[in-house]
Amino acid sequence: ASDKKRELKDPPTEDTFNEFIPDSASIASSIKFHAEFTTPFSPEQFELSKAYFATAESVRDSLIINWNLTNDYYERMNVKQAYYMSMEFLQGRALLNAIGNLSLSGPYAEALRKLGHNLEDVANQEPDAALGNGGLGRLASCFLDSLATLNYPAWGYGLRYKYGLFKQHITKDGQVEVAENWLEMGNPWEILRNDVSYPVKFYGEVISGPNGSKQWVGGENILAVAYDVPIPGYKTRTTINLRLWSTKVSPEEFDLRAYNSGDHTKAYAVMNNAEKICYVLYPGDESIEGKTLRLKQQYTLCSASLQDIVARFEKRSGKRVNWDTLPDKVVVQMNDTHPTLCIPELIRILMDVKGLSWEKAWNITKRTVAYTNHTVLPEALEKWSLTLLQDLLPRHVEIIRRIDEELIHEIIAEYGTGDLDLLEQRFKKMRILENIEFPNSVLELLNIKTDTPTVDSVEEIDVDDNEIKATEKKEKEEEEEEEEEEVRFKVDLKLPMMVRMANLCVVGGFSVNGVAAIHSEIVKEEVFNEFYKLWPEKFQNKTNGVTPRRWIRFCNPDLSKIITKWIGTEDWVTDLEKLAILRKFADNEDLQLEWIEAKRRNKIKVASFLKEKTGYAVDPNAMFDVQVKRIHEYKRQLLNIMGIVYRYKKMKELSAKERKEMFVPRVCIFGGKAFATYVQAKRIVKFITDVGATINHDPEIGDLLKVVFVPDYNVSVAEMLIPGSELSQHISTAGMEASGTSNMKFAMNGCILIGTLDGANVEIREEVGEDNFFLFGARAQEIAGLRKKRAEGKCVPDPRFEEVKAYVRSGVFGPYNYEELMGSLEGNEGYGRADYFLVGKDFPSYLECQEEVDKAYRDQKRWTKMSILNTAGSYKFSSDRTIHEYARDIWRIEPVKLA
Ligand code: NBG
Repeated sequence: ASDKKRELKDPPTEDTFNEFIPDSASIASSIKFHAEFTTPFSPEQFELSKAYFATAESVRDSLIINWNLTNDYYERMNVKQAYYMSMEFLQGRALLNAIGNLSLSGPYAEALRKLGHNLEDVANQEPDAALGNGGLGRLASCFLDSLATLNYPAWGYGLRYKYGLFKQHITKDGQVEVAENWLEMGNPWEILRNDVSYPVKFYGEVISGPNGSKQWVGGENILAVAYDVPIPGYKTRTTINLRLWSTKVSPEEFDLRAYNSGDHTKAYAVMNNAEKICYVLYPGDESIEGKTLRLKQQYTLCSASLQDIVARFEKRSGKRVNWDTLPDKVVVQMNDTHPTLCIPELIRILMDVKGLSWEKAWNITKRTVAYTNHTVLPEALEKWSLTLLQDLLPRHVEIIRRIDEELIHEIIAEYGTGDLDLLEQRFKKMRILENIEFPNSVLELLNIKTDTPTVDSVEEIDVDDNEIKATEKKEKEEEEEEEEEEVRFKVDLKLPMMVRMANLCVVGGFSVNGVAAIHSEIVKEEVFNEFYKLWPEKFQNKTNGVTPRRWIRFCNPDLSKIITKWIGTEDWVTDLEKLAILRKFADNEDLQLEWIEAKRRNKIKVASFLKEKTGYAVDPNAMFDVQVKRIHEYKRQLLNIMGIVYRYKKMKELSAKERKEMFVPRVCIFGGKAFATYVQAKRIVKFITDVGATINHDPEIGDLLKVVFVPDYNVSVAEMLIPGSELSQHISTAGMEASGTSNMKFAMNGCILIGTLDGANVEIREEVGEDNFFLFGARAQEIAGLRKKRAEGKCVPDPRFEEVKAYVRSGVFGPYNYEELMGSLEGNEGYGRADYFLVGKDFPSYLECQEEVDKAYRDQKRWTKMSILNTAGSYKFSSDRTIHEYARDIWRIEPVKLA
């Protein structure tokens, strides 16, 4: 006991990490203990699911010790902490990752063997924690891994959704969504903190108190309760925290009287109303109810987290709290605009709860909050209806209005009132409020500036009649002008009143960053250009990265061993630049043989997975060509499948012998989910599976071409698929993919990319070398011009593209009506039509590039060299590098080394 006390008090030293390493015997007894006393399973058996749970709980014990040490240390050192605020964390599975980070894989495997199980089977029991949609959520999880590994004091804040991202079933009708009940069997990785909960309010009204103070009263009150998920770093004791909020009814709101009088429905409605906030990740928001729910989720995240952060700051400050120092201890990173409400919420807490003035609260907030933009797609830049916000969060709307008003004044102060047209254009782009009348202070100011000379000044001059007439005329003209100006600053009341969250983020954040070099340029030069001109110092780039622990070391042990052997150390796992050493061995025959062998074993795993999930048998000797990501028109799965259809058609036109000579055998693998209400994306899924069904059953084609759609693509599937891929497709319309992160994972695992100059592809190509990247397609700066040309009907369609569309329409792939898909690639009107994503435009260069791919693959030596050079050149894309940059340039936090 006295030992325990010492551990908790003293800052851990270098060797404390090793002190705790248990052996397989003690691990086995710990697993047995948990199997007997703590797992929620019946006692008779020790089957896989129970073995998983008991194993996880025994790992959790170690994590809790480290969590406590870490956070106790932060508390005592009162370090500056970064808070990563995100509506999504796509954690995937935790068991192998935790064991690997603790350097306990060997002992755990042995302990389980003694208990009659195999570690891999046990680990496969774990459901994916899919609290995210795609890249944005997975990035958040990679960041947590790097933060812990690099010993940065940081936490993540998110929501504990009861149902994660839906499970995808593929039926003969295409995608079907099924609820993902990941918590059904319990979640051994979370720790419920019943003592950490905060009230969260919705609706109600704002009343004025003494000295201009405001109080938000009444309304609906719920409780947000904390669940902590320990995040272990790799080979360090640092274990940071992911705090997820769940919601429940606050005790005072539960209507016991209604309940006792028999109106159970009414009593339950209140309960349900509170709990449903955290039911699902991204509730469909076509309906007003859906929108309200999503907004409630966002506000719950912001409000609970900020109350928690502020409480921690106060506690650590001791007796005298100096609010001006909040930005020295706290930095909040908003992962896209979803947590924008952090801005008005922090102001609200500082003013209404802590009694600070507007000036102070606004100033502190502006120094505390930073914003990352993850998309430039106009439909994805969040806007909320002012009426909805006003209803749900009346106090925040007051605050937002004030920020908007101050922004307008700042713009006027910067640019003057000389050119009103220009000023108005600026307001149109920069204001936070859209289609909402200008505040009186602004109208007055503009009137004063454009006012006629005062009577006094006219009188001073000795004037004759003519001059008076001239003055009157001038006055009249000026009055007319003024009227025009009034029209100028009027808003169209017919348009919906909206709040632009991204603008609020740019105004309220001290830093704005994009996620890849090209994307950050677009952010500065296009999307937020006006802001960039006003505050150039706010804008920066932070190219994304992925954690090499999960994405090579643990998911690709065979390749990892080879890398370690040839580099001569395992340090590359935390110092990825070492991968560059591989470059000098790229031609080495021994390395090449080992490299090919590792890839082959990984491909065999993929093949058996495909067989199990889809029934299709594929040849592991064929090239594995993969496109896995969310299904979206801009990501252009349609370009890929149209290319495959072309290939198929050409094969059919040849004799068996010619076919074999012309084409490299390929297995084309697709995976990804379509948002449940995104009809066009679902059609694409259906189309791909139909093409697969035809080609895969065509006896003339055999193993020359297979098209497989992997159902329910998720983090765990990616961990298996990526190591077994050879070609991977990142083929978005240039300028539309902010970064992409799977491209980095593929490159790291020795997979060669075919792609456009978009997002991080640009930088990957720079790093791995032009010769080791298959490039095609129009450049970002050409896109606008090309779209215009297309819409004007001035594009000459490529005959091969026409041929493919006609082939699809002829019904080769079954009776389904593909008209909506083919039609979207034609015509000349409207978004989502007229080939907005330029599939037809890039088709010829895509086909030609695919021929190059075949040519390269035929030369296995060349291909393997390219593969090695992709791994070697991928070191820049470690999230460790990204996190160091955030820490240095945005957060200004220092590592706190525990071990
Ligand atoms: C996504 C982008 C990706 C990018 C990830 C992570 C959103 C809004 N954006 O290109 O589409 O890699 O964010 O930055 O999900």
